[in-house]
Amino acid sequence: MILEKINEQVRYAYENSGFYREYYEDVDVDPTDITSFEEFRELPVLTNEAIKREQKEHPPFGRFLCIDENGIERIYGTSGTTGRPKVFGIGAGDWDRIAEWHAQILWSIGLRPDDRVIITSPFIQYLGSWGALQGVDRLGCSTFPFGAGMEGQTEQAVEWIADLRPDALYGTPSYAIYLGETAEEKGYDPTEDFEFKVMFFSGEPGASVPSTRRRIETLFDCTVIDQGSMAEMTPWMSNSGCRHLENGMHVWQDIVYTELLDPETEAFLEYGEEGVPTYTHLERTSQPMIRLWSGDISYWESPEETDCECGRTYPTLPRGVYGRVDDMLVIRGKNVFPSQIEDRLHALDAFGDEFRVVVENEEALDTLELVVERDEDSDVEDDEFRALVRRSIKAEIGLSPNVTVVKKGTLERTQFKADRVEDRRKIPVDI
Ligand code: 8LQ
Repeated sequence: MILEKINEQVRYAYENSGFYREYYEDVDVDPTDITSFEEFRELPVLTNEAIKREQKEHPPFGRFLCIDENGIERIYGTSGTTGRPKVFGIGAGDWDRIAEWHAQILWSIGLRPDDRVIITSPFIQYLGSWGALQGVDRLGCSTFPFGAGMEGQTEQAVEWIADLRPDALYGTPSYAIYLGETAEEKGYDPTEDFEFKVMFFSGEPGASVPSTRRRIETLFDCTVIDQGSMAEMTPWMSNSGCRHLENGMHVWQDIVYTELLDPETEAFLEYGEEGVPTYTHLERTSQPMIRLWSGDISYWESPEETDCECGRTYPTLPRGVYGRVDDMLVIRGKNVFPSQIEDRLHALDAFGDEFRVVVENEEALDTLELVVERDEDSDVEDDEFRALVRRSIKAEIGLSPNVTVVKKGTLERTQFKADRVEDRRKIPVDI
């Protein structure tokens, strides 16, 4: 069934898009008749650079829009601050299908029409918020599109939540921790004064970083669900956690076909390997993405291996998406993902919930500096905490960091996606 959908989607894109016709000029297969997964894998991956180039040459949407501009119902774009943003034109039919799929997936994580749901991510050019809203609305829940990002808004969120007692929350994992801390500072107990049963997240690692996930679960006494692929790939909930999974996300292969590819060779990887999730829409008529290289890193497992109680026969990313290839720090020959450091820190009781990573190069030798918050209510003193952090990080990544301990609340919190790494070795490039 998936192969049939792939065949239809590729043929549709090829026949309706000048971009794909050009992009597939030299391929050895017939894009109007893909008869096997092997043939499909002959198609070149689609890169971020190719999309940007196409949209620059054929503004604003690029020649992969595939529908008449009058048929566009929603326009979104990337919210990055450098370079030309990518533009996503979504047709009415697609926007409707996104609602259907998101509603179905949200049902699968336990949401029901009589639930009240608060959305606490910014209503900006970020498809996370709008995609979640679309699904929650279609499911028929009472939706509270609260947003985030304004000064003082988190303090207000605490009061609203204590009053309205929503059953579910959507946002980023970093924001949830910030919200919980703010509630505690204001004298609330989020396990008693709030009544969340489930929180669903996307946008960054966290919900599948085991100790971060536990921190959120205990802070709010609720179930945590990880979700999300990329804005381009909306319905981005096609990667979704499940109430029966301890961690990670199922890959709903009949909505968005996902492959894991070798970061160097782009070769297809079997289950049990680590690679770059590469996504293909299966039901998009506007701006379909075919073999879109995410630049993220994940590990996948067969349905048999996961054997999830939910009964779904999809592959699973049991550790979620744990970082971007670009985020991986290579320090003295060791590969380090910031999410590994996050996992170790959240496992320490005295951790104050925020940290920063600074990598520098001193006399040709890389140094790893960590600035870590300590919760002053804990029994552990600064020196002891510093030693604990050093030992724990060394055990994880094989390198001893220099650790500066600061008190909880010192480092800035985010209401969106966290940015905790400063690599001073790199020369910044504006792409
Ligand atoms: N990214 C997104 N979801 C992630 C997750 N669950 N775990 C780890 N990293 C994740 C609209 C959705 O929230 C998806 C989204 O955030 O879209 P964006 O803004 O285009 O950002 C996409 C990137 O966010 C991905 O490539 C991941 O690096 C990260």
